Amino acid sequence: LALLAELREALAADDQLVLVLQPAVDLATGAPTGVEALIRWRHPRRGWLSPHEFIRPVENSEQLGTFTRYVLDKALGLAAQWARDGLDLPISVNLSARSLLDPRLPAEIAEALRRHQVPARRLVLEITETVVMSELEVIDEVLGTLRTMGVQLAVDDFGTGFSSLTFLTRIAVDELKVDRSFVIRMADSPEAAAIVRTTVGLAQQLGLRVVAEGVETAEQRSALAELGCTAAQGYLFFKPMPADKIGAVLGGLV
Ligand code: G
Ligand code: G
Ligand code: MN
Ligand code: NA
Repeated sequence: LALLAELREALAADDQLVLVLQPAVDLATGAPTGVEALIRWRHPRRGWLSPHEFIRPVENSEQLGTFTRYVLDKALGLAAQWARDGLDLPISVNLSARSLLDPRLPAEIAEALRRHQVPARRLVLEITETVVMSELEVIDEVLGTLRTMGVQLAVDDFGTGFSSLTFLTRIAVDELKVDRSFVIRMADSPEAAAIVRTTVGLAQQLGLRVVAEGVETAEQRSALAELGCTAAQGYLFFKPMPADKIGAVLGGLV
């Protein structure tokens, strides 16, 4: 496939795959609680590509491991830079479920954390609950090792997978991210509002952080605060931004 050959070049050339950054904020204070890294591909001929245009083929290719290591390396490089600048914020990285099937992942992450001298707790791995039932043992082991190392785990798009609640009984996680689809429909769907309220309550009872995604309006922000949600992310607060902007934008807020 042309795209995958081009990705191989992009990974080697090291100047096409770029992380943009979107902070999450504390709903009570507005202070940033962390920063999510989102990949973009500045393709030499096709222009800027969103992950929707290339993640699926990458996940189904043998380049997934190289791609995952590349993203983690860039993200930890940024976290190390922020720490030098006095900005001690955790960085969240989206992991493809399939990369959790590689038993070498924890050792690779441990090596990258050491190399960049970033404490494990400053890395948050965002995972979706949609895991292949037959591979549970490998994934449990990989995630368990990562958690023992001190890496934090977040369930991304919470409520949209098959096995979210079972998952929570098997894997200790640190954070639930309420999927944007529920936040968008909260105002006119009692069902969506109930799901947000229940997720916030579940997080409270399990002692987890909860972050609402895709907040675009002040109405959504106040509805979330009323439901007891403590943190959020979305265009209302910050759009994803290039790495060289983050210091200027967050420097005064942390
Ligand atoms: O940033 P954007 O809204 O375009 O992201 C689209 C999707 O791509 C989201 O589901 C997001 O989690 C995913 N995504 C963004 N960056 C990465 C990445 O570095 N690795 C993986 N596996 N997925 C990512
Ligand atoms: O699946 P995941 O939650 O990682 O997806 C994150 C994606 O959501 C990113 O690609 C980001 O660009 C997008 N995003 C972040 N905030 C908003 C928002 O307020 N509105 C919309 N429509 N998309 C958002
Ligand atoms: Mn995410
Ligand atoms: Na999400």
